[in-house]
Amino acid sequence: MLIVNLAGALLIVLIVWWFWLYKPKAVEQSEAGFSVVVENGNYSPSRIKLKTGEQHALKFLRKDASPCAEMLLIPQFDIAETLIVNQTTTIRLPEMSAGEYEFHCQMKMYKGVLVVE
Ligand SMILES: [Cu+2]
Repeated sequence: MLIVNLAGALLIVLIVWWFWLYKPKAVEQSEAGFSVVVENGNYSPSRIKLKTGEQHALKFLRKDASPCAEMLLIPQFDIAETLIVNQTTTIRLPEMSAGEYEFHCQMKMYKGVLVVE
């Protein structure tokens, strides 16, 4: 019984850490052919640094066939794009002012941030 409770508590800690505390390192979008891989419940990279005052296009490569990964939403810019399995989808971003903009799947299981500076 105690072990069950401990496992439950550990699970809660893990969930809190994963959804609220975990901040992966931001990756600069500079390399040619850079794409965000959508796989195993993750965008990789999930923190993407971009510069202000430039128009960017982000490429998303969806490897996860689960319906969860299908939509890519960037609510601040009214972007809602369908990603096709094993294909790269290019998403054009408007010029952005400095700030952090979330992107996520429909259910917010997949989550990432654009860090514009
Ligand atoms: Cu989802």
